[in-house]
Amino acid sequence: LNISIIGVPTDYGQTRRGVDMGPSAIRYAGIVERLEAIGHDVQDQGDIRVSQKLADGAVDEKLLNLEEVVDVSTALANSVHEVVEQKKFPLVFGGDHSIAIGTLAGLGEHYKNLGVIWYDAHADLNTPETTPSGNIHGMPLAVSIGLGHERLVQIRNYAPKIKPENVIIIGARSVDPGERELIRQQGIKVYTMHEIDRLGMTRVMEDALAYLKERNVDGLHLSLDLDGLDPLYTPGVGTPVPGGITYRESHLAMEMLQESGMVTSAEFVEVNPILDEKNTTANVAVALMGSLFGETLV
Ligand code: DIR
Ligand code: MN
Ligand code: MN
Ligand code: MN
Repeated sequence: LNISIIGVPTDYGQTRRGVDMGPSAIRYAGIVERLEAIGHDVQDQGDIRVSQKLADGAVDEKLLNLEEVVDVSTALANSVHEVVEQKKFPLVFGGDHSIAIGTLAGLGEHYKNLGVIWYDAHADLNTPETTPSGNIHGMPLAVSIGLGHERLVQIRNYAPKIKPENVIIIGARSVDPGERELIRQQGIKVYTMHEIDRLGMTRVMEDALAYLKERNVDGLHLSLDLDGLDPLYTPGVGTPVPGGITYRESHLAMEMLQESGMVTSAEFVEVNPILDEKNTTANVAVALMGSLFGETLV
């Protein structure tokens, strides 16, 4: 593969500083060498420019740092759009999960029927009306199906970016009341920890991939929030939730995605080295990318 890495050093989507150092932590953990060892052609495009200066003006408690998130999302969307135009595989490093607004905005004009796997402890389906925190990293999936603040919904001047029926959430265990309603109303497919425990990750991924194939998706984006894993394995995240996906289950999921041959873009988000222990979380992210991109042992 021709892989183009884009770093997005932003922490504007939530209120714990340090997740803006995620791209550095992932590079430090050796991602470029790891992907090259598999045989991929890797270009690290460096980081999207993120202003360290907060915009002036009133604070909207239901949409914290809106201006900053709009700026970062627009720049990222343009960059991802261009990478796909050049027939390269966009691999995006966060930053908090608000960056998915930009990533999906960059993909949506190229894929008319994009599938999305949202690997996360959370549903990220809040809107300014339902958010308990005001943090935009809890909203990117809602924004991408066309719900939320117009400035976010209309990045690159089109909406929606994806269809709710093409989204599969895996690993959910912290869902807010408004999100639960949206899941039902929009027909979004969710494998909570209950289904992962009950069916096993093999069945979950088989079902998920079969569902997306049946829907004839023309591309598949993996949006992987490191808090989808149990904090035992990935402690360096801003909103850890116990009872999560294991390290081995996650590798299996990545291997099955690789085997499917369906994945056309990916992002790894919420790595916060400040909250971490010895860069464990970035190391796990890099190991999972090894599996996702076809590393084999023998
Ligand atoms: C919560 C937390 N649902 C919120 N969301 C997180 O603030 O909207 N998403 N942590 O990753
Ligand atoms: Mn174009
Ligand atoms: Mn998330
Ligand atoms: Mn999360």
